[in-house]
Amino acid sequence: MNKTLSFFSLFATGFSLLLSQNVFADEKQSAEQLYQQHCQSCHGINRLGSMGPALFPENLSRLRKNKASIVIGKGRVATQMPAFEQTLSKQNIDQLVDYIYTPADTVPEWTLADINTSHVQHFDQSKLPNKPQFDADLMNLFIVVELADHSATLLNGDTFEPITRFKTRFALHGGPKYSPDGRFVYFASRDGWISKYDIYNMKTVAEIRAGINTRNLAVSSDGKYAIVGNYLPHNIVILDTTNLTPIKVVATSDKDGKSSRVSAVYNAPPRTSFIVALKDVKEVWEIPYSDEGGVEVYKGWAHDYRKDGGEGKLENWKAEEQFPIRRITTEDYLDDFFFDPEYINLIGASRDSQNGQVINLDAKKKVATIEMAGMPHLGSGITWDYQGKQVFASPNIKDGRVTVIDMDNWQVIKEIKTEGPGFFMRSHNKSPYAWVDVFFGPNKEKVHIIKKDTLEIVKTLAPAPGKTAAHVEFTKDGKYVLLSIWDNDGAVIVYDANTLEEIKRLPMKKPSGKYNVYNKTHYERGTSH
Ligand code: DHE
Repeated sequence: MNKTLSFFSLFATGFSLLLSQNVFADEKQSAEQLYQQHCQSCHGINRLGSMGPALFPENLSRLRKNKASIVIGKGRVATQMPAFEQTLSKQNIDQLVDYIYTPADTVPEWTLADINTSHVQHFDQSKLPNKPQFDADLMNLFIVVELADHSATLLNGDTFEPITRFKTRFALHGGPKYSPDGRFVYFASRDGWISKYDIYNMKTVAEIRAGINTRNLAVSSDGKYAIVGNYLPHNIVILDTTNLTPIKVVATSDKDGKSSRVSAVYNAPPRTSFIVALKDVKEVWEIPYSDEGGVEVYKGWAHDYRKDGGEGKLENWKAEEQFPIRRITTEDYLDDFFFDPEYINLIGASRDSQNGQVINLDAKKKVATIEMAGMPHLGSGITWDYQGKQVFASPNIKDGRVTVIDMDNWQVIKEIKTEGPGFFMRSHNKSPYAWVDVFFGPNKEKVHIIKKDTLEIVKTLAPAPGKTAAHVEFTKDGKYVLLSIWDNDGAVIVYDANTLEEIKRLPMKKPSGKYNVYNKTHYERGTSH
């Protein structure tokens, strides 16, 4: 009897061992091997970051170890991070957690010299024609980023015919940014490459690697400068847009010296300044760039910039140093951002908080708290006029809702129920509708259309069953809408923005964002900035 039992228990143990070896075949691998097998393709060789962020203790300061195991096991919402709990054992996950929280033997650096060395001048701009080499309304062009094969399409926004298709760097992220005249477009890749593309000549003219792991870039309203925000190293890099040579590199740390990743950088046109959102410290920076005879600082904030404490006459004072930094202290960490159209208020939220904060950039303080459940995606928010006032609407990456907020008193006036969490939201001043996707979950194929004057969903489209439909952009005049079918075998679908009828389907390879030259360069209220 005992023998039988022990035979069965041995058999059972052996079977479960066998099972666990099948499921978690790499139980005995070293952490380094596990990293190479499962993490390197996204997080880069030597943990330096690529498509995913770099993985060093310095970069993980806001993520506790137990949270890191959950992220590895369950994946991370709204990112490309998959769940590994079916592939890796608990022990393997713990090994990986220990590994990424172990400092690197050598701290990865990307110095000004490295940046300069990476510079590539593909074409001499002065030798290229100053006239477009194709016929189209230059303000109604689109750039469509296609993630599947790291390409982009230049699209005619009147005929909806592609003008050209070209290779980009690996894994672009965030919106490309146009020069104010719309001739040049600047791209940022997750692994730090900034590319300048001459639309007139359909050529990538210059490139530089500004960081190891980059968030995004912004271009000044005069078109002279581009600012790049990095996760690794912790810094911002300001480039001369003429040929992308670096002018200034600033390490990002708070007033006490604590170093931080950069969440994102923005151009604030009415302020002629860049806004830098920091991730690991409770600070936002403002950097003026208008530099006619010394740097003009906005609204007499000389005392915020002066190193001598602000004594003496401040009127007409101009900073001697180019790109001086004005620090704005915040009450909480901010991971996601939106600006009102006047760029006076920054609306920010920490990923862990249920509330949004409204920070007045002039007064340098929080002026309101917005109660927002779930995880609003403020960065995709848009504004429009509703019943005589301006409202702000944000999709939510955790819950099926769009939150509509009265911008006079920052109260939520409506939660519009959707069929799942969404990522992107868009409209156009001339359109009666706002479009929001259902990016996550079983209804990812759906897109809701909200009537802006009733705040009701009036139509739900599912143009490609089973495939994610996401991210729309309007034409210059707001008459047509372009929607992405976010699939390797995907498409951009053109709709009549008023009748909501499909007009055309253009095959594309995982088209992500689409960016209309006019809407972007005119900071159209319904689009991202
Ligand atoms: Fe994005 C814009 C941050 C994941 C596609 N995303 C942005 C911007 C920020 C941001 C700060 C604004 C930059 C700009 O345009 O200058 N994105 C983040 C994240 O923190 C997050 C959640 C995690 C991460 O991995 O960084 C994230 N984003 C994604 C994705 O997984 C998406 C869907 C696929 C991808 O490309 O990686 C994605 N993000 C986009 C797109 C934009 C964007 C298409 C530009 C939207 C626009 O219309 O301007």
